[in-house]
Amino acid sequence: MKFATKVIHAGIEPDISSGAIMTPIFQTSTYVQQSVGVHKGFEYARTQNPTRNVLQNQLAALENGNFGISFASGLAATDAIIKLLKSGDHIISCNDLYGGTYRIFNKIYGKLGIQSTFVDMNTIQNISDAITPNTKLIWVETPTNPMLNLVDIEAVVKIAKQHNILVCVDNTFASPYLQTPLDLGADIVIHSATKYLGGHSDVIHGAIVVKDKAIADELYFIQNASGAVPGPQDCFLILRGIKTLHLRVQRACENAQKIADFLVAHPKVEKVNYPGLSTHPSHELAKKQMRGFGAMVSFSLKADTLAAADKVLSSTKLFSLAESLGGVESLIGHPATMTHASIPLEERKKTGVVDSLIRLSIGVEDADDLIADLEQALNA
Ligand code: P1T
Repeated sequence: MKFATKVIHAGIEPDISSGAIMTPIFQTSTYVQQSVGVHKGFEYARTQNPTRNVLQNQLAALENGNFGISFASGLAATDAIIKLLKSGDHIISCNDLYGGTYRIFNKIYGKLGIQSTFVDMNTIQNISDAITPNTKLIWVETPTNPMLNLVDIEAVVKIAKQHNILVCVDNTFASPYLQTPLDLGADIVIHSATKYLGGHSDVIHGAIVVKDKAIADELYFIQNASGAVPGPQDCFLILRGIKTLHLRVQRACENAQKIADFLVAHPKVEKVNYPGLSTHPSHELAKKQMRGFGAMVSFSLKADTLAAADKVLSSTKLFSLAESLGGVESLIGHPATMTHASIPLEERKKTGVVDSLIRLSIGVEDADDLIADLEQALNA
């Protein structure tokens, strides 16, 4: 089944009790059992929910995996993956990644005895150099948030396999429409489904997809034991969002390319980060690894000050100043003080998250209007 058909049909059947074409929201905490131990496969809604099951099957299909698991948020999903490890284990992660992921690695699991090393994954050798006998997980975010760097998933998998290390790819920025890491050998794919999968900035949600049954069973166990489950209404909203994922991402990618080209030519702009630019250091890798270049763009200003950035950030009319990304509407953000504020200054500067760095999540509006908005804000 091709992707556009999968988003409408994969894992989705009309409700057997009513024929409803849309998956019902099973707003229930428990299920009546016929007699002790005799039931319809549902006992308690932390463990199973029919709305969630449909979404999980759909997620597995989109990522070409066998098992999908939905979570209350992207970070709840991250938390479950780290719980596959134990005290004394070691994680290698890219050093350019969502600030909240950095925070849970360092501030929550660091003190519980799981240490993380953050490396520049543009150079694959840095990963080999960081491997210790205790390394159990390599965490890849690609494209990265907010610098839009790419990590070569196949190259990471090759090293990891030699050392029996799990590879997890945060596929949030690409979405499964543009990139399917399990096809490239990754063991685990994670999403902040809050973003492109939901697509309408109206729900917080997380998703994991794996191929391997043993890993899936462990993650289901962790989820049930720890409890970070999503509500059925949220599952419904993600299911509804996914139906237009391909259309939204396609349009947003077209807009992003036009906006990146506009920014490159603007005299006040220092550097534009977008994998679709031929000057991007991983442009060739993007063509190989992704089916489009995504709809996230970041750029720095020639005047590298917070004040200069603030002027632009507070002058846009169509781009709303807000955290998050991947919705139909365009957003503008300031990583240094917003999404990446939990990363210490020295670490941020190493990866290029300077004071004037501005991040754009490009929506599905008309590109001409978005460009005009950025033009007036840059000239404000
Ligand atoms: O917000 P939540 O659904 O818990 O997802 C966390 C998360 C995980 N991975 C990536 C790559 C992310 O970008 C995020 C959340 N990011 C933002 C809120 C943001 O504005 O970048």
